[in-house]
Amino acid sequence: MSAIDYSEKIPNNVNLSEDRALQRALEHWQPNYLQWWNDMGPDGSHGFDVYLRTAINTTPEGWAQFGHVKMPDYRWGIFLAAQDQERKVHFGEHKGEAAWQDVPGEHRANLRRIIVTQGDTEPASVEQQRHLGLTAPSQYDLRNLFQINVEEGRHLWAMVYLLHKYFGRDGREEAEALLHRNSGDQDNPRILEAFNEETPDWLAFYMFTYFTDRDGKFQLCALAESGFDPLSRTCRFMLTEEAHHMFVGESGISRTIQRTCEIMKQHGIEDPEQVRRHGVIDLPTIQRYLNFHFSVTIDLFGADQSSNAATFYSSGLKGRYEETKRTDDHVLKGDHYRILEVKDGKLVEREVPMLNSLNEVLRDDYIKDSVAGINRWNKVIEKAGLAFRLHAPHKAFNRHIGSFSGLRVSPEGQVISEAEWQTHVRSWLPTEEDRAYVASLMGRVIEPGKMANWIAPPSIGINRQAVDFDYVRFN
Ligand code: BYC
Repeated sequence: MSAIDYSEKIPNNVNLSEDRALQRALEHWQPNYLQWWNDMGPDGSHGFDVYLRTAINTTPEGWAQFGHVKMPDYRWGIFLAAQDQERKVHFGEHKGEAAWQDVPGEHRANLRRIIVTQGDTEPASVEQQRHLGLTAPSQYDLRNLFQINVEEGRHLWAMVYLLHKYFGRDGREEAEALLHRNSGDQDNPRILEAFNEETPDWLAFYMFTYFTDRDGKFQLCALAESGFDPLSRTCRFMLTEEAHHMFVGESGISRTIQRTCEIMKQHGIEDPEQVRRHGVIDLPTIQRYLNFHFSVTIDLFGADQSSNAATFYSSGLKGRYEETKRTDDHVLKGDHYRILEVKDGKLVEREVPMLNSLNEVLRDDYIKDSVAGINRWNKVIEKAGLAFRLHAPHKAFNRHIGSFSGLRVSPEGQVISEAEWQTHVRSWLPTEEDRAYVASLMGRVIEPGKMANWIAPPSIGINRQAVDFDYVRFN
């Protein structure tokens, strides 16, 4: 079951050829997908041969094969992790029942909504990143961008397969709509806010892949627990691909910081203006980008109190992060969770029913994971002997979803007035000048092994290749 059949028009490990109607429907969607890729995918890249990994089976060991591929010829397909015949629903009111191989009628609308929301983010990110290839800081980075883009394309395939196979006509219509909404489109935008923001430069790209792809990790982990087994199996395989995306973000920021620190040490300077004169990104600008991407991404977990989240959990559709490792009753009725809210101009804790707080539970798990990487970035600064430290802003800072939306809160967590916000916001969030400065550094570097001035080289190449390997052949 885990081997992938590449002789088919749509590579798959789900015996697609045994279901002719489904196969025909997906083969009908395929050219529309390719059209979308040509129109909205990586700009100007269609003739390049890119050193990409392609899945060959879905086992944890050795599922990836590397080789030069033209991106439009990449074999997007349908790959599910192997089925466990004994698998049960692990949580909610159906706990202990056999996992569902089909969609339970009463949960159909909610499941479709979750799958569509997940599916919508995947092509959105490709659209957000489509111009970045024109300003890549190295061939190595260009290859990583393209790897991420083709895999996000495959993650769209993953959700479209579920829509086509399990949701009939509605599912087919939703699959079409996934190609018609576009990131940032005035009339037909992507569903979630963060996916309508631009990813205008490579610092934003690394922040996005560190923070926002990590939302992907947490949401996919929660969906991998689903009682709907095909969703669980597809998310489990998607997670193996997701790890590289977060690595690109974490190492990209780390290399940026390293280069900045080298320049600061070499010239004995700390003033951001002086640092900029050497063509690297000053640490306060990195902090402002971090504040922006962190706050926009934690909005993606939804409202802190959500009856949707309670329903998704109780009906067995979406679990918690590492649900099966937790030792409570996995039903959570009568359990409580402490959330923050504003009282008399201050943030105070309040105990509320756990089931309604599950978005907040996942957000808190996410925050812990994100902060760990920020600490690793600080180690780079510390090693250079510099006093500056990066911090995650308070979770109430710059929020647009949930009970903090409409409030003004400083990165340290003080509730402040609109006037105070306006006084300080330029030191908390990237300004137009910051973005223009970062944009001014973005020039395309494509000689093998060469790096743009603002970023340090990676410590190792991809798949144990040298850093100066020809990752992209431009033809
Ligand atoms: N922006 O009850 P609530 C990834 C809406 S990333 C705009 O809290 P719920 C990736 C919400 O729809 C992972 N609107 O919502 C990363 C609802 O609207 P209605 C993507 C928002 O349902 C990088 C209303 O506000 N996967 O894979 O509990 C690259 C009330 O909110 C937002 C998923 O998200 C927002 N940020 O929670 C590529 C998993 N937040 O119904 C890929 C699937 C909320 O009142 N999605 N709203 O009109 C879900 O589980 C849930 O839909 C959410 C929202 C957690 C997102």
